[in-house]
Amino acid sequence: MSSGPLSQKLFATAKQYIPGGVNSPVRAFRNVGGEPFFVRRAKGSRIHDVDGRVMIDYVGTWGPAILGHAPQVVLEAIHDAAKEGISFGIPNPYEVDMARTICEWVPSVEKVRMVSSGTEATMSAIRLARGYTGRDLIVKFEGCYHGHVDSLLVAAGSGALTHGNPDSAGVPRGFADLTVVLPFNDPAALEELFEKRGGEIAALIVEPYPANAGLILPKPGFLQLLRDITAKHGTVLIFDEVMTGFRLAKGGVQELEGITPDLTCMGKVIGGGLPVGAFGGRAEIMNMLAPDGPVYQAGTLSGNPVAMAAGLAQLREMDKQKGYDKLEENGQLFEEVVLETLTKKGLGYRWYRKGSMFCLFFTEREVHDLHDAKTADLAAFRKFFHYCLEHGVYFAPSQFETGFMSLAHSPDDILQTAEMAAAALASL
Ligand code: HOZ
Repeated sequence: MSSGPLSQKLFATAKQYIPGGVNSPVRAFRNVGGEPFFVRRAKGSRIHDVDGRVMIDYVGTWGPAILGHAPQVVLEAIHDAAKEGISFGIPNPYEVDMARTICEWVPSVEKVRMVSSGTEATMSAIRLARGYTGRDLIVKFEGCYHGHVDSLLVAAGSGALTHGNPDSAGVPRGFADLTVVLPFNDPAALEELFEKRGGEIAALIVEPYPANAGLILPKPGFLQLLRDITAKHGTVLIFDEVMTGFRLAKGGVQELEGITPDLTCMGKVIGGGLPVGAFGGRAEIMNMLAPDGPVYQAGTLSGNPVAMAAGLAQLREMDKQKGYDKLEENGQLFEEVVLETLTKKGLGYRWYRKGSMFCLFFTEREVHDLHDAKTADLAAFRKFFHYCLEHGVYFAPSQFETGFMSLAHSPDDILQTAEMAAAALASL
């Protein structure tokens, strides 16, 4: 679908002043062809573009909008907090509430530091792990994306993968050399590396359900192996739960899988749509942070009162509404209709879902790692994406991203989407 005339005009101007016309490469639509549309308004499960088109949205601002867009409770919390001041740079009571809530909800977190994005969280957690262990090497998995941190932009997912640039230019070789990349779900490769270099590895960072190369689930026992092997070698295990945290359960994947990482990175849902990240974990490690310890980390807007109020309102509303159970019900309904459609159409495409996160891979191969994900038929994905957009449903403009449902998606929305998706698949 081509974007409307107003979007086209805005994009032409944007390109004059913003590299590529976008503030995040994933939004450029380049790999699906065409140009991005510009949004005037988003409410509930719907986004409205500047040309007056309305779409059911399954991107949800890339994860944060778990209650739907612009929920009343969050709007009110923002309003109430902002009336008292927008930023202090001095401690405020909301920060304490937020820290206590995170420590109560996330099983492994004893202490937490607030930051302003997921990238800041992973960057700081890596530095902290290095400071704590006195080691330099870190391990990550192919296709996992941990924000645009220098040493983590190696074999990265999300926009880096979508645009064919998983190893970014501008990352000094010395940084990249300190990052060892392994295939996800491969115990033998992991064991071999730790056997050889275990004593040098400061941290192993992982998205426990990788969600930046589509959605990939760990094989049974893989996350436990990560826990056991890192504990044995004195390596800090970091769960990047920026996408899964507060999204799949109050305590994220670590609660669902019963694994206790040493550090956890958080973001997205926790900010209620405002820019918030956090990292936390064992007090013994967190106490290494300045001003108590020697590992420096800071941020002018960290713990910002308006952002904290928005995030707290969203988390409390999820709790009040038993939101995670409802999202699982919606997810199951969506799954049933998708699987039924695939069977009816005789398509062997692979579907993965956890709670409100999902991905349809346009490949018949089971997807356990990046290599499998890359067997997807990207031309088929493109056609599917544009058909859906033209018919009022917006999925992420990349095969290598995850879809999100929210509490604002009604069963009717889901059935309407499924009907439309069936037609889209039939059109391929
Ligand atoms: N990490 C997000 C995608 N997985 C970033 C997308 C964006 O900011 O456009």
